[in-house]
This record gives sequence, C-alpha cells and structure tokens, in this order.
Amino acid sequence: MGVVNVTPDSFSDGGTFLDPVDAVRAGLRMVDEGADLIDVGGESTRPGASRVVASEEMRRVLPVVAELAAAGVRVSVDTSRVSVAAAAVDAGAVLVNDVSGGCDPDLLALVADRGVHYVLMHARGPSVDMSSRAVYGDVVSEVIAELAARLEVVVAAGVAPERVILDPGIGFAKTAAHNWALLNNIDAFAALGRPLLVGTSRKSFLGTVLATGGALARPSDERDDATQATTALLAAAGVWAVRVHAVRPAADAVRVVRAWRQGGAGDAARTASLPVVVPGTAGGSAEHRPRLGTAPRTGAGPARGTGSSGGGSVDSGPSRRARPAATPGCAGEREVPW
Ligand code: PMM
Repeated sequence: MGVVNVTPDSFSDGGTFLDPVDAVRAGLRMVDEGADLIDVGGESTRPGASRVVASEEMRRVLPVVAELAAAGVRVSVDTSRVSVAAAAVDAGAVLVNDVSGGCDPDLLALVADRGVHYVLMHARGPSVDMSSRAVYGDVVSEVIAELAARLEVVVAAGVAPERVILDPGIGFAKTAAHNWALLNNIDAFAALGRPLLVGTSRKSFLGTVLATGGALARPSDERDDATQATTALLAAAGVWAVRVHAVRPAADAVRVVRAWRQGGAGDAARTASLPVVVPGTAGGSAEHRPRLGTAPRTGAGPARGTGSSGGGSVDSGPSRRARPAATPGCAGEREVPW
C-alpha cells in the first residue's frame, strides 16, 4: 500500500503532494513501482495534530481519488469521516482506511452498505492527545483484546467480516517500546482471524533507533532503509500488506522474501491484493488472498457474518445491522475528535 498524503503537515510527506497533479503522479508512479493499493489521505494523524474540517479534507482527497480510480488504480481513502468516505467511494475508492478504530457508526454503516473493504486500526482516541493514552500493562494482549472488541462492533454494524483488515496502529497511542513489542509479537495477531496491515514507514520509533552520537533521532526523510527492514520482517511473518511511502524498495523486499521462501522461484506475476468487488455489481471474489506472505495467517475467522453484503449496492445493506450502543475504545464523541 503506497501512501499519498495530500496534507501540508504529515510528518512523513507533508506538503509534497498538496497539488492534486503531483499527488496523482506520485500514486501512478507507486503503482508502477509495485504498489497494489494507493492510500490517499487528507488529514495528518501525527501525534498532536488537530483535525481539519470535513470540507477541506474532501477538497484535498477527492480529485486525487477520482483521477487515480479512473486510471484503474485501487484506491484506499484514509479517513475517519463518513462524509469523506462516502464521497471517496462514489469517486471510486475500494477501501476505507479508518484510523479511528471504527468509532463512527455511520461510517461503519456506509462501509456495510457499499460493500467496500475496511481497515480497522487500533487507536485509543484522536491524535491531538493520543500520547497520554499510551499506557499499557501488556501492550500485545491489550491491543489484541481492544481490536477484537472493535471488530465485534464493526461486524455487528453489518460489515462483512471477510472485508475487514486489521492494523495494530503502530505509533497511535503507543511509545517506541510499545511499537517494538507489537512488531516482535506480530504473529499473535493471527488469533484475530483477519489479514493484517502494518504501517511502520518513516515513523519516529525508527528514527530513535537510528539516532547517532548526539542522540538526535534520524529525520523522517532518512528512515526508508530502516522501513525496508521492517517490511522484510513483516513479509516473512506473513502480514497481508505494509503501508509505505517508498514503494519500490518495499516491493523489492517483498519479492525477495517470496523468492527466499520459494527457493528462488521469484514473483513472476503480480497478484491482486484485494478481492475487489465493485459496489453495485455481483462480480468479484469474497476470498482473502494474502499478498505479502506465502501462508495465510488468518487463524480462525470470526463466527459471525456470511459476507453476503459483498457487491451490494447502497440500498441493499444487510439486515443484521444494528447500531452499536457503546463504542469501547472510542473517545465518545464522533465528529470531533472523531
Ligand atoms: N499511519 C498513519 C496514517 N494512516 N493508517 C493505517 N491503517 N495504519 C497506519 O499505521 C497509519 C495509517 C500515519 O503515517 P503518515 O502520516 O505517514 O500517513
């Protein structure tokens, strides 16, 4: 998954793709370099970031989503807002990447109705004060338990379980030590029974590890080599996808891991990472095809749900949908903080 942040202030690529022409060009280049998905975001989630208004977020992402989708690119929209997600899906996005952890029932209803894929990322609240929530006894078991609880809410809201991808939320309400513990125990997430997406790219815990003599963290634009180390290890661990800014070296790392496992057979043909079902059509497959590893690490899937919403149109949402009464793991407010 290649990242295109159409923001002035993302820590990793802020200001680089503010012009939609540059953003589209970057997304197309990432696809050429091996990305299966392009994640377009219009709101920075760096620690301490304030939210932008929905109209501005839409203004930033929609032209980019529309143009990439029209060019045949599988587009993911990085948003926790239902209005932005709805417009992006209308413009051709096939996946909603929700860093709020599924806190807005309306967003979940949209995902269910439109039959798009959904990334459920672990977070404990909005970026503005997430550092204060980085308090765990055992971070691995707590993040897994909190993700499992959120997954139940998501499925109860009518989202087909096979369309959900989980993400431990590296850096979101986590210290560097928490991030390393999660990565070192990434296999434990197989118990959740869903594919995993992991985003380590250029994050500050890598900069800290790479600090030299004067103890200054390596700046974000010099963390891509370290990111490739995490990509290789995550691919070897069998995760479904990594979310990266520098696509070519990540794609190379994935191919090397695959060749390593297959005795040098390599990666002759690109495989689709998403079983894309175009909303409103009956086509597509509901099966999960792991992209990075050779062995699915999905464990036993959640018992609920049949995936029958796949390919459904706006007005054909599943009848089992229920509005969740409580949203454990959410800050309690919907639009602000999320
Ligand atoms: N990280 C960022 C933004 N969106 N989405 C998912 N699913 N997982 C992540 O780890 C994640 C994300 C922050 O990184 P950026 O500012 O470079 O986009």
